[in-house]
Formats: sequence, structure tokens, C-alpha cells
Amino acid sequence: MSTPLLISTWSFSLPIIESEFPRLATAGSALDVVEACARVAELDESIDSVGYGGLPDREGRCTFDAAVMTSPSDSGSVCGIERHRHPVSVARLVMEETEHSMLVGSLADDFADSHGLESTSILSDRARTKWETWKESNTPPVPPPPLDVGTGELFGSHDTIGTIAIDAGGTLAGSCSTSGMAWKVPGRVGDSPIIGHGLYVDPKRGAACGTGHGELISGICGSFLIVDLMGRGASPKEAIHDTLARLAECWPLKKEHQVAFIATTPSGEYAAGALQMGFKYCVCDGASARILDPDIILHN
Ligand code: SD4
Repeated sequence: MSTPLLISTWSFSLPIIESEFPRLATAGSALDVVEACARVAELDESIDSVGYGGLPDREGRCTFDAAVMTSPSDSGSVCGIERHRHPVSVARLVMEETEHSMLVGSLADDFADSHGLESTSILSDRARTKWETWKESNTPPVPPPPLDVGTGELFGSHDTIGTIAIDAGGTLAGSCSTSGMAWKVPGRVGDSPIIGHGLYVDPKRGAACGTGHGELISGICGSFLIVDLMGRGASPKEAIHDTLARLAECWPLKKEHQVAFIATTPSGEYAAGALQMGFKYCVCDGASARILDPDIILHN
């Protein structure tokens, strides 16, 4: 038996992991729980970067990306979903019902239809209104870095929900779900649905999940790198630090750039880190559910 653990990105996820945690300690599998956590965020219209409520691209079109993973041979993801409100569940179907690991665009929506998932509009009125306001403002499509004030109130537009769980049987699983960058170029896909970029899970080495500017994360295969470093003996904190340092070495960073990671070893040693201030993460381990500041902030 293992001690169950649930960790996730951003303070808005606290009530979500708190309510889903009990299933981890009883019969629920880590995969069921990480899917359930993403599904709650996907339906919460007040979260403007995940699921329904997510902000659209610069043409006013909303698209979702998501992934799930339990091991290098068990992953599923979707990019550019446009008609289904639970991309994380479509990703799980890709993992469990096909021999593939990724489906894209309207064909991924067709695949979801073929499995009986409800097809519906994914652009909320609130998100459309925000897009119209942005469009009229004539400001460049560069959102400010996210600032998580830790009260459930969020500012900024980067807040993929990434969740990692260890269940009572010691099984690891991870999920992430996002509407991507607000006002993105139509067709843009970030790190979240790409295995090894926004999410990576290896039962022998650990799990990691990223949030923030997907292009930066993708450029260094961020989540894979963290898990690989842990597999070579680094602690989660050391692995996240070295990955953020590598990212900072490789990219000409701008003040609006933010990237953050959460990670755990298979035995439940966890950590989080961010490029700059403004990121928080949540942990539930049975003792309590809490919002934490990252263990590393590369550029204070
Ligand atoms: C992306 N990483 O599409 C995602 C967005 C995000 O927090 O993390 N939001 O680049």
C-alpha cells in the first residue's frame, strides 16, 4: 500500500483536489481521479484557460488540448478539439480505445462522436464577450504573465490544470487540460497535449506536468526532462531547478514569459518550481489540502 497523493497546478484547483482525493484513498484509480479533476475544471466557466469558459484564438474560435498518461506505453491526447467540453475524456478514450496516442482537430471530435460523447458549443458567452472586448481594444495578443494570488482569484491567461496522482496501490497517473493561449494564432498547439512536453509519467521514474508558455516548455521537452533527471537520481526539486535553468539558458526570456512545473517521484516526494513569481500549486495527501508557493523561483 502507498500513501495517496494528489498535486495540481494553480490555486483554483484546491477545491477540486480536495473533493476528489477521498477516491484515491479508497477504490479509485489514479487515472480516474486525474481525469475527474480535469473534468471539474473543464466545466467551470469561471476558469478562462481550461474547458468551457476558456478564451478563444484571435479569430474568436475556441479549441481545447488535453492529455492523460500512466506510463510511456499508455498515453492519450487530443489537440484542437472544437465540439466537446471534456477533452481530457477524449484523450483517455484515445489511450484506452485505440492503438494511437494522439488525435487532432475535427477528426478528434468525430472520434469523440463515435464514442457517444456529447457534441456541443465550447465557446461560452463570457469568453466571447472578453474576445470582443480584446478585439475592439486593438492591443497586441500578448497576455501578461499569470499571477496567482492564492485565493482562487486568478489574473492572466495561463493556467492549464495539470494534475498528478498516486493511488493507494502506488499507481501514478497524470492529466492536463487547457484552452491554450488566449488570442493564439488559429491552429496553434502548445505543450499540454504533447507527451513529454506538458506531461510525462513513468512508473519507475516519476511524473511531471507543466503550465505556462507552451512554446518554452516544448523547446526543451520539459516534463520528460524532469522525469528523466529524477530517474538519474535527482530529487524533484533538483530536477525542476535544472530544467528551468536549461529553459532559461535556451530561450531569450521576456518579462511576460512564465513556465511552472509540478513533479513527484514514484514514492511521493514532490516539488514545484516556476520561472518567476506568480505561480502556486496545490497538494492533498490525506493530512490536509493546501495551497503552496513553489519550492523554486528561478528569477526572483
Ligand atoms: C499552452 N501551457 O497551451 C499551455 C497553456 C497554459 O497555463 O499552461 N496555461 O501553452
